Amino acid sequence: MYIATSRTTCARALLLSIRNTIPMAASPLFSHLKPPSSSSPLPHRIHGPKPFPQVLSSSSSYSGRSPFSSLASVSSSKPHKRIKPPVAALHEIGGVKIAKDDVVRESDPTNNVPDNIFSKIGLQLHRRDNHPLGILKNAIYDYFDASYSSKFVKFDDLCPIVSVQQNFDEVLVPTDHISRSYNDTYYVNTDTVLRCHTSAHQAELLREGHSYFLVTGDVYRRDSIDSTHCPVFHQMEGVRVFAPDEWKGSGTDAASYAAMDLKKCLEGLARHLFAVEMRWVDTYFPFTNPSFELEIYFQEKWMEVLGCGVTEQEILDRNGRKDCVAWAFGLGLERLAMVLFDIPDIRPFWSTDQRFTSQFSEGKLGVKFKQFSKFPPCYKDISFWISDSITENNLCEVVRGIAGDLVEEVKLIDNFTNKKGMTSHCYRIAFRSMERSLTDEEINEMQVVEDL
Ligand code: FA5
Ligand code: MG
Repeated sequence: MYIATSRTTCARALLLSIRNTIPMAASPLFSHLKPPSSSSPLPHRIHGPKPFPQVLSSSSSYSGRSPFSSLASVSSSKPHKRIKPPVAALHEIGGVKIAKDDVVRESDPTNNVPDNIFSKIGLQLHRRDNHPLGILKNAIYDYFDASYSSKFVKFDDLCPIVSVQQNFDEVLVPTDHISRSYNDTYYVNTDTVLRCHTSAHQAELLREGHSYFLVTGDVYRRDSIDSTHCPVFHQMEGVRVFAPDEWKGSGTDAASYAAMDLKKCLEGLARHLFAVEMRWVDTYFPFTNPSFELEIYFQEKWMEVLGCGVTEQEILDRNGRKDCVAWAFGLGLERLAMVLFDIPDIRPFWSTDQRFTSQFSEGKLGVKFKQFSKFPPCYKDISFWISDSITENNLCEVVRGIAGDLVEEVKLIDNFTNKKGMTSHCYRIAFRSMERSLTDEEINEMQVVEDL
C-alpha cells in the first residue's frame, strides 16, 4: 500500500482530527465507551485543511496511576513546548558515511523515513559494552564461542540501509507479502529500505562462504506502539550450515536433523541466559520450513522472543550450498534483555538518563532493573473512519512524529461498523514521561504547537 500523504500532512491531519472532535462529542457511535474519569478542555479549534480521518467521536483524556515506568528521551523545562533534540546530519556505520539527505527525503513520495527514525541510525546500542543490549550480545557470543569452539563469525557493523533485493527477494519474501508494504517498512526509495530484519544479510554471507555466522544490528519497522514493540529495535541473526556428512548416519533426514539441532542450540542459549518458562510455537516464515517461534513467560504473558527454522533449500541452492542443509534464527534483543534484566518496557533502551544507564555494566548479567520513577500516564482517545490509507501503523507513525518517546502505547479500544459498512476505530493513546507528570494541557498544547 502506498501512503499518499507526506509526514507533515499526516501529523497535521492527526492533530486537526483530534481538535475537530469537539463538535462531534455527542456522536452516539461511541456512547457505549466508558468516559474517562476526568477530562480536560481540548485545544482551541483552528481552521485548516480537512483532517485525514473523518473523525467520529470525542477525544478525551485522563490521568491515571499505574506502577509502570518508562523513559522519555525528551526533556523540556517548559511544560508545553517540547524541544526536539537536533538530528545529527551525518552517521557513520562500518566506515560508510550516511548523510541525512541519503535517508530522509521529504519531497520524494517514494520515501517514508521520518527524522526521528534517522536520528536512531548509527547509535548502535548493541555495540556498547555497558548497555543492556551490548551486555546481552556479548553473553550470547560467549555461549556460541563456548558451544561451537568459536566457529561462529560475528558481524555487528553492517549497514542498515539495504536493497529491496537483500531485505526481501533474497530471502524469498513473496512480492505481495504484507511486510513489503509502505505501511510496514521504511523505504528510502523504491529499491532501498532500512532493513526490517537481520535476515537481509543471510544470502550475501552465504555467498561469501560463511557456514557459521551471527549478525547483530538495528532494524526498522513501521509497527504498533506498546511495551514490547518499537519502530527501531535490535536483532541477532544466527545461521549454521551443515555439510551432508554431518547428518548422514544420524538416522534422520536432513531437515529433522537441522530442526533438532536448532532447538537444542536455542534452548541451551536460553538456559545460559536465564531460568524461565518457555515454549515452542509453530509458525510461518517465507525463508524457513519448518518454522518456529520461542515464547517466554514474562509479566504474566507469553512474549515471543525469536523466530527460527530450517532454511529453505532454494536459498542454499542459490547461494552456492546445493547439497547442504542449514538452520537460521532471528532474536529480538530488546525482548530478551527485558527478561534478563527485568525491564518492563521497551522504550528505556534508548534512554541516556543516568538513572537508567548507570544500572548496567559490562559483563554483569545478574542485575535486576530498579524502577526509579512512577509518573502517571496521560491518555487521549481518538476515533475515525478507517480506510486502506488509514491504518494503525500510519496512526502510530504520526503519533510518534509528534510526541516521540513520550508515547507509551497506542491501543485499539473499540471498533464499530455502521449499516453502510463503514468501520470506525477508536484508539487510546497513552503518553508518559519518566521525568515528570504530564498534564492534559501539556499534551494538548504540544499537539497544537507541533502543527503550527
Ligand atoms: C523475523 O524478523 C525473522 N527474520 C526471524 C527469523 C530469522 C526467522 C531467521 C527464521 C529464520 P520476526 O518478525 O518474528 O521474525 O521478529 C523476530 C523477533 O524480533 C521477534 O520474535 C521479536 O523478539 C522481535 N521483534 C519483532 N518486532 C519487534 C518490534 N517492533 N519491537 C521489538 N522487537 C520486535
Ligand atoms: Mg514474529
